[in-house]
Amino acid sequence: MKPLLHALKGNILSPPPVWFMRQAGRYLPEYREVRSKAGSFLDLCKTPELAEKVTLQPVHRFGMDGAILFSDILVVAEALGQKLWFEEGTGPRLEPLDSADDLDRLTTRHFHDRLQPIYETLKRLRESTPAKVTRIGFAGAPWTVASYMIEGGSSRDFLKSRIWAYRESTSFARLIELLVEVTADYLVHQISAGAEAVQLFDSWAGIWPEAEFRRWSLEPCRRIIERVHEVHPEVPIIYFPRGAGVLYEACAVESGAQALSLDSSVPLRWARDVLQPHVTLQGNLDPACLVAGGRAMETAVERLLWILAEGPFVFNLGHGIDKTTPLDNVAELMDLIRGKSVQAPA
Ligand code: 1CP
Repeated sequence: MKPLLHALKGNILSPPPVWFMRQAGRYLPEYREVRSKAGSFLDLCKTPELAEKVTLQPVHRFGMDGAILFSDILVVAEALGQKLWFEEGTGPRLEPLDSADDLDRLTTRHFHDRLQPIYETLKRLRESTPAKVTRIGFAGAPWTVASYMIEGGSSRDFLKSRIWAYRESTSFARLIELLVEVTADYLVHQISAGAEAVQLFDSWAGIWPEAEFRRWSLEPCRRIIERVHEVHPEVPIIYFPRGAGVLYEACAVESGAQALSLDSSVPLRWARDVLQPHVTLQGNLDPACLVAGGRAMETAVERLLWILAEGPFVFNLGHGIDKTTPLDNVAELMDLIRGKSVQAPA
């Protein structure tokens, strides 16, 4: 079996398989070249031959065990009829949802038609992915996608979304419910098109108090995982409730996911003792440590392998790779994971 799939199914591999969140992107010169020819970022996501190409660029250069579909979590909002564009430097922009009335403008009528190019990319990848490399599909979790839909883009504090959730929980629940349905369906289609594992990104899960975390992050993700498994019970699902803190334990026990992706703040011994008996762990090297490289990176990698690699583990970062990451550091990190004998840190 492919190493990454094997680890996601609960097996211990030495060395552990490795991939990086946002491993395709602007730190790669070959990505910048394709990106400049493609026009907009969205054009790149929706041109299957180019999306296929950039998906495989990091794998060809560094030999990761996973190839994550090149797309974005926000294509789901666009497929529901919300206007989406990407501004150079500022990131994603959407026409914001302001009230319950705005929800009526969202429609599932053209959902899969609009996502057809994404499915096409996965079909092409079936032919071109190296034999030992696992194809990873993904979607944003309902809360994280809803926050962009309501704020109209990135936000520091998601105040508008949070106030909506408290003040008008019925209409907020309607939006989350819609996203549960379409996201489950979207992942099912990705798997049918060729994804062998999928990751649910709840990048902003960490801003909620416990009750709201359970209601708006964990429970919607649990339902998506349940629905995907009804159709594809054998496909491992990786859940990334970034910033969940001690609530990672509830995610490990209750979500139904086979693997949890850890952000960089999660204490490793705690994760090993409390989470790893339930799920494969993935993560959690600080992306800044990969930019810095050198001794600091070596020490962090040794510690991570020492503590987590005796259980089911997938090497990854605690969040996406930074665009200033030096290529040599990525190559060195691959060597550290694959090549070096692991010593107890001093
Ligand atoms: O100009 C460019 O090249 C655009 C930069 C870029 C890229 C390369 C964006 C805009 N999205 C992506 C690709 C992307 N996004 C992938 C591709 C596969 C890979 O990992 O290589 C994935 C999995 C995502 C997922 C994504 N998009 C998330 C969840 C993961 C995370 O980083 O927390 C989020 C929150 C987004 C929204 C988004 N899209 C783009 C940006 C810059 C952002 C983040 C904005 C913010 O911080 O609020």
